[in-house]
Amino acid sequence: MFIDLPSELEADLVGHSLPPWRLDGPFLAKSTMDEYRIELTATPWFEEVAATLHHSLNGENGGYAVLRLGSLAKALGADDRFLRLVTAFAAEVAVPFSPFPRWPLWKDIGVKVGKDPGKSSGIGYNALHMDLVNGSLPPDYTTLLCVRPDPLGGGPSILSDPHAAVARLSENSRALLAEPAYHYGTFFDLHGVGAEYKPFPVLDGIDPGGFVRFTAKMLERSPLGRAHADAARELADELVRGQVSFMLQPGDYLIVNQRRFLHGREALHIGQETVPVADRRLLLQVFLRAGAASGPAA
Ligand SMILES: O=C(O)CCC(=O)C(=O)O
Ligand SMILES: [Fe+2]
Repeated sequence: MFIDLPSELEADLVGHSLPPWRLDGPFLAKSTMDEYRIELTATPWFEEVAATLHHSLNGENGGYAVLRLGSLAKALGADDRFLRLVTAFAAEVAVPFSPFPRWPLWKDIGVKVGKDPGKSSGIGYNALHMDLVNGSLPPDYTTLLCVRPDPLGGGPSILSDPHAAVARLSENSRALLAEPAYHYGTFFDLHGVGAEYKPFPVLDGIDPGGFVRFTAKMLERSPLGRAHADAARELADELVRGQVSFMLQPGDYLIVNQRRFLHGREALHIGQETVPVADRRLLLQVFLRAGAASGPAA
């Protein structure tokens, strides 16, 4: 699931300067998608890397990938030129978009010591979840670019296969999870992710290869009926039993197929308040929508 770029491709990419991107509503414009694809397809080994990426995300047993772009980040500096290249790789998977009208395409995930520690940019354990869980059409992929890891050494990423976890549950728990009895979070002014879905079933049953609509964050934050909460807790425990974890390095680009894997992050190291804001862990996030323009399906 870790994909290194051939050095020939890295060397070639350093010499490329992609034009700034344009948006069409919340989505990366098709003209930019085409422009970036034409430019990158001409580089050596790019199509092989793109095929490996597709296979890791959508092939049998696949579901996530880490594209290691650290050398490129170092060579280019973490500026626009690098971010355009990462956007071009993302666009090879599906259409990048921002559901948040107030944010640019790429959203900062920094570290805020005063925030709910279990939420995005909090300092605590960020429990396994899917992003935009309460939209009727969650992003097909969520992606995280590591600009800076926690300088104190905490915060490994965690990933778990929810279909495998669900398969280990009792039939009774699965039946409870298939009921529209779950809810999480607010839904306000979001674009490209459908309408608010509330309450939702964790398992929708119709589409076995589809989303397991789950966030372990709801166990603490959403009032749920006793039986439904118990089933959700069982699922959360199974997810943790099956999880993998690894530390993102500078320039690592994690792409998660939200139909296949849930993601999260272990707590950052204690003492974040002693780290200057400019040195704290920093990720950039963009979501992807699969569509006609997203290349070959699984
Ligand atoms: O901080 C991380 O590594 C994960 C953040 C995350 O999953 C989110 O903000 O949705
Ligand atoms: Fe997330």
